[in-house]
Amino acid sequence: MSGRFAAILMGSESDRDVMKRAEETLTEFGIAYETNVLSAHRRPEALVAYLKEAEGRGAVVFICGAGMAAHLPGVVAAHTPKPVIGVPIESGGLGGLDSLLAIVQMPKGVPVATVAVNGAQNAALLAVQILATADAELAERFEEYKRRQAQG
Ligand code: RP5
Repeated sequence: MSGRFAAILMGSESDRDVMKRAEETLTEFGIAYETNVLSAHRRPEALVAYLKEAEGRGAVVFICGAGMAAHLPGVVAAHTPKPVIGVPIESGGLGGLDSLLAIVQMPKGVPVATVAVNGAQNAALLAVQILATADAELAERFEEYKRRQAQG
């Protein structure tokens, strides 16, 4: 993929069902995206190499889903100047609270925008809003989406 696009990452294949909701939402808005499974602890070198390469091809925003210790979004934010949106995934026995805290509690200086546990749809909507800051036609589509919601 090249040109302006959203990059979806997840730590494990087991995250895919949740992260599919991000793909569906980006598709709904006609946003170009690509999805990769790249664990921050199982394949750290491959992850960093991918980030540089994806930035070079036009990745504008990274949406990162991870469960348990959930360091993927923070590691991504450490390696890219692009905005990073973290999706805490319910995995293991703590109902997603572990990953929510791991992602939202980034130390100052390296932010990760964090959505609700399993909130991949909202992560994609944030990505749409980010992309819409430089795309008037997309901004209009997002406003139309908001108007539809207001109608119930
Ligand atoms: C995290 O650990 C992944 O993001 C996943 O949510 C969780 C469990 O991974 P698997 O053991 O299912 O591969 O790294």
